[in-house]
Amino acid sequence: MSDWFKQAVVYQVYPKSFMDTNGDGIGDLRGVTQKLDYIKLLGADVIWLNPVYQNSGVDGGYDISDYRAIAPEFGTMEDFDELLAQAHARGIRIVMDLVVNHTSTAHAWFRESRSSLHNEKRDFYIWRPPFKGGVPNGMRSCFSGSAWEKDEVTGEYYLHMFAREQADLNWHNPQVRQAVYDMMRWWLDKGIDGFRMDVIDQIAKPPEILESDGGPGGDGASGPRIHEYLREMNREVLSHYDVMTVGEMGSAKVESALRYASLDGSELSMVFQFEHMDADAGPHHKWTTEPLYLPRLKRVFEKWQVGLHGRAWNSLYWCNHDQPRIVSRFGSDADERSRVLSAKMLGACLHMMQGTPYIYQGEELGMTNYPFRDISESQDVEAIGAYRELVEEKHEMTGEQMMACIRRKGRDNARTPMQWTAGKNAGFTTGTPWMNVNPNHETLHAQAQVSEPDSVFAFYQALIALRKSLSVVIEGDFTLLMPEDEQVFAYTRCDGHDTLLVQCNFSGKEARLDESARMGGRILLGNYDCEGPADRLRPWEARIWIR
Ligand code: TEU
Ligand code: CA
Repeated sequence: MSDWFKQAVVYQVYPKSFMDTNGDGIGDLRGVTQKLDYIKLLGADVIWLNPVYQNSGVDGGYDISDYRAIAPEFGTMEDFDELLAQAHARGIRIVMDLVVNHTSTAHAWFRESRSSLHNEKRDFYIWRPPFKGGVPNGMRSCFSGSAWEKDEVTGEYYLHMFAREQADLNWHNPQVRQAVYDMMRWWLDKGIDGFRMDVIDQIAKPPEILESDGGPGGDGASGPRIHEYLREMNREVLSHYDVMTVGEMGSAKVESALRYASLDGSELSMVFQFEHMDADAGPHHKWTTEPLYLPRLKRVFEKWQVGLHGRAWNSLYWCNHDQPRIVSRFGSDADERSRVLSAKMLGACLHMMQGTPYIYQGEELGMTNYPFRDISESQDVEAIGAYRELVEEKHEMTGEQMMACIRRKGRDNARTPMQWTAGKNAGFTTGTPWMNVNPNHETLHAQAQVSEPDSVFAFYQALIALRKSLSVVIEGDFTLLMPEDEQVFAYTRCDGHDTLLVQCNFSGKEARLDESARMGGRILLGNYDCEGPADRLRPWEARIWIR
């Protein structure tokens, strides 16, 4: 297995919100092709494309009804082939989303499966009889409510860890695994360069989820057979292609990631773990407006950076289609100066760590959260379900409190259209956009930034160029400095030849640097245009030193 994934910088495209070329208000594949030169200009060399397959429109494409067809709103298979060819012509690889924990209930497999107890596809999904006339057990869906849905045709329940239109596949059935492998080979034979695997740690259900015994169900942890399945997938499919793979794994810990993402290449190239994204979680999990406590975040990164070094591989991300905008979350969008400074600081902090960085569309511009006022403005099945449960059913929050949480943490924040220009609909569409454009597009857009040397875009370009030119960024070890400090995130990277020191101020106030977090040498990159005092960082300042 080659390890080009270690040098790669990934740009994530959420096609629905990227670029619309036919005026229907929905971004499409031709729009991605049209913007390849923009991605090239940034310096990224891999695109992760969110799902573009035929789907039932419930969960942003994660409810697939045909794995081998392109959803009409995104275009045609010819459009896809053209995108792949044009990307490859520019030296850009394309990684597809692989969503095989579940299918849409509109998928042909599920329609057959539900039709009778004896259908040959019955065992493709997870069906259980009622327990005392009700749900088989207390398992909860990630999108609120029970994970079990009764199907009137046979009177049994099927499992859905997400929306009720997303039925979980039964990976314990070898026929399911072979059907998935066939589909993967079909895409790989087309020439795609890998997969981002949706909730892949959830495919191997632990026994407690599967019992119709009225028990509590599972706690979200992975079942014991997960490594067996990933190794089988690797042996039968992945090892025959030159690909990169990243497993989205909400339950991964350093210990399990050492196997999932081992450098021996027996399972996946890397995992997306969630721990650093939970650093600002509260009693209602993500639904909180609590500010970040920086030492908590630093401890998580330290654990992963040190724990995987030399043995497995990290992915590095602040943003994706499931997360709010990082500048609004861990930086500041209160005024333009703070927005630009903190967006750059966050980029520097992440991109100098060990692992493969992922940039989510618009992050390279410092795009911000959207000012949602009312739940009726939300399109996201997760936010709508959580509002219903926490506000309307359980009365654990007022509507106002929940809207504050949604403004801070909701997934729709990432899904507003990409801001290309100051013009109508930010240049995203000539029609009516499927989701509101952020009103700040009049000043915050790509056109203004690509030619502006002090822009967030230019800073991301410089970060990518640094990574490509310095092997210490790829291979060096990691040491956290000033771990308990509530403003400063500082660390070194060292490969025995070069030492990098990264100093970041996660606050809008001046911060003191301990002796331990200073170093001679020269500054490679910073977000202020003149050098400041060595023993302090200015508001949101970031400096990268080399010696
Ligand atoms: O996300 C998995 C997942 O764990 C999310 O539910 C996550 O916890 C949540 O979005 C954080 O707020 C993947 C996809 O990335 C997501 O878009 C899908 O909705 C989900 O799987 C189901 O396919
Ligand atoms: Ca379109």
